[in-house]
Amino acid sequence: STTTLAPYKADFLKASIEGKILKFGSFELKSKRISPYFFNAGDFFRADLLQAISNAYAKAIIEAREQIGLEFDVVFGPAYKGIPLATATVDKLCQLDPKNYGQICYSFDRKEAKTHGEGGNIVGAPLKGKKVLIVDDVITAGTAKRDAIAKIKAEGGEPVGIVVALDRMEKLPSPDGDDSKPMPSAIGEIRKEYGLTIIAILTLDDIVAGMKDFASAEDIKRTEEYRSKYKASD
Ligand code: OMP
Repeated sequence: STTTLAPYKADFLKASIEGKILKFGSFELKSKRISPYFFNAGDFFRADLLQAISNAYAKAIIEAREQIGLEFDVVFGPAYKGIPLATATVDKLCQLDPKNYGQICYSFDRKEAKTHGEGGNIVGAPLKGKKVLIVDDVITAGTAKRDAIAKIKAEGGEPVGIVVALDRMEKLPSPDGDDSKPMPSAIGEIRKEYGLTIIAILTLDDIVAGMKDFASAEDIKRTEEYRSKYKASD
C-alpha cells in the first residue's frame, strides 16, 4: 500500500495517476523493450501537476541534504523534458527553504548549438567550476544521463548527483541480447562509474506496491511479470 511511502511520495504517485502521467497498456521504450506501463513527465504541463512534480523533486533534494549532505550550485535539466523540471524545482526549493536554496541556479542545454548572438550550448547559469545536480524524468538504461554528465563536464562543471521521478529498476541490456541473464542496474553502474548520488522519488517497486489501490488485476499481473523479467540483479 502507498501508506508505507513518505507522504510527499504518496502525493506524487497520486498526482501521477490522476494526471494520467502514469499509464498502463503497451508501450515501446527507447530500449525497444515492450512495457505494460509508461511514465510521461512531459504530461505534467498543467499548473497543479507541475506544482506536484516540483514539490516532489524539491522535497527529495531537501531530504538528501539532511540525510547525506547533498550540496550543489546549479540544477541542470537536460533538454527538452528536463527544462521545466529544473526550472520549477529551483523555484520550489527557494520557496520551501530560501536560506539554503535562494542562490541556487538553473541551467539547461540546447539540442543544437547556437552560433550567433550570445552563442554557446547552455541556457541559464554557466557551469564552469560549479557543482551540478541533474534533474531528469525517468531512468531506464541511463543513456540520457550519461549524455548529460558528458555535457556538464565539457562545460567545466562537476556533476554531483542525479534526481529522477522514477527508477524503473531495469537491468542493462545484455551484450549478447539475451535478456534472461542477470544484469546490473543502470543506476548502479552510473553510481559506480562516476561516484554520483542518484535519487529516485519513486521506483517500480513503489508503483507495484501502490497498484492494488488503483489498477486493474490485469495491469497488476502484467506489470509484475515485466518486473520479474527485467529487474536488475542489484
Ligand atoms: P535513460 O535511462 O537515460 O536511457 O532514459 C530513459 C528515457 O526514456 C527517459 O528519459 C524518457 O525519455 C524515456 N522513458 C519515459 O519517459 N518513461 C518511461 O516510463 C520509460 C522511458 C523509456 O523509454 O525507457
